[in-house]
Amino acid sequence: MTRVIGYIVLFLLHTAFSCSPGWTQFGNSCYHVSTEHESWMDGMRMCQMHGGYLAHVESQSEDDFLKQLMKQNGIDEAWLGGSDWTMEGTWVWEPDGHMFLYSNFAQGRPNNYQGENCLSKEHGHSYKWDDDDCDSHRSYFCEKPAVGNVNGIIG
Ligand SMILES: [Ca+2]
Ligand SMILES: [Ca+2]
Ligand SMILES: [Ca+2]
Repeated sequence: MTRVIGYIVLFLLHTAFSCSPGWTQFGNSCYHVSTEHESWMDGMRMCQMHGGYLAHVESQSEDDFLKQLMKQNGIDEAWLGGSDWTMEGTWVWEPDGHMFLYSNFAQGRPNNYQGENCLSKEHGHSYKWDDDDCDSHRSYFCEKPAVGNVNGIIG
């Protein structure tokens, strides 16, 4: 009996959280890195259309995970969900507006060059962060909660 319960618990742990095809799980979130290039705003819209947002990077381990996704997919630059559009120099995760608890800007960045307000993760900066022109087109990271796979549990 204990053994059966053990199997059920393992089964639930395995299936309770999952990601849609094309999304990769890390922690409690699912991530998708686009191969097509969009402006920051269009990237955000596309993520929201899929029930997510441009990725919020809240820890070194999450940052490292995204770096691996970029390497695996040959992505050199990708938008993250950070912006200092609302108040110059104050970086928040959009659209919620939460202040950065973790940050990984490259040396000398952000530099607000010609008024840059959008957050990018870049191979050219050893996968650290830079502020960039929100209208430039590049890949982008979507993040959304890993959801309970009810169908998987029942059937
Ligand atoms: Ca996150
Ligand atoms: Ca700025
Ligand atoms: Ca910059």
